[in-house]
Amino acid sequence: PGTNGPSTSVITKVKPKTKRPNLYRVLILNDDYTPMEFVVHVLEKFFQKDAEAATKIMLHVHHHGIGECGVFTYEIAETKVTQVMDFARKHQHPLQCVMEKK
Ligand code: TYC
Repeated sequence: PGTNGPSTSVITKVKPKTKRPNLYRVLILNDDYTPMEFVVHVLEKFFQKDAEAATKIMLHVHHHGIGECGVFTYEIAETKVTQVMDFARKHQHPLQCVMEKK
C-alpha cells in the first residue's frame, strides 16, 4: 500500500555552455618622475615585451597619460598590478599601475 504511485518525470536540460572569462586591461599611468628606461624595463620584465614594443608603449603613455600593458583574467591582472607597484615602490618611483574590466 502506498507503493507504485504515479511516477513523476523531470526534464533536465543540458546546456553545452563554455563561459568566457571576464577580461581586464592592465594600464600604466604617466608621471613626471619615473625614468623612461625604468618603464621600458617594467614592460619587458612583467609583460614580456621586447625593447621596441616596450618603448612604443612607454612613449604612448608619456604622450597620452595612460596606456595598455596587456589583457588578462582577473587573477593574472591583479598579480601584474601588484608586481609592478611593488617593483616601482622598491625603486622609489611613483609609477602607477591599475586594472580595468574590458
Ligand atoms: N613622463 C616620464 C618622464 O618624462 C616617463 C614615463 C613614461 C613615466 C610612462 C611613467 O608610465 C610612464 N621621465
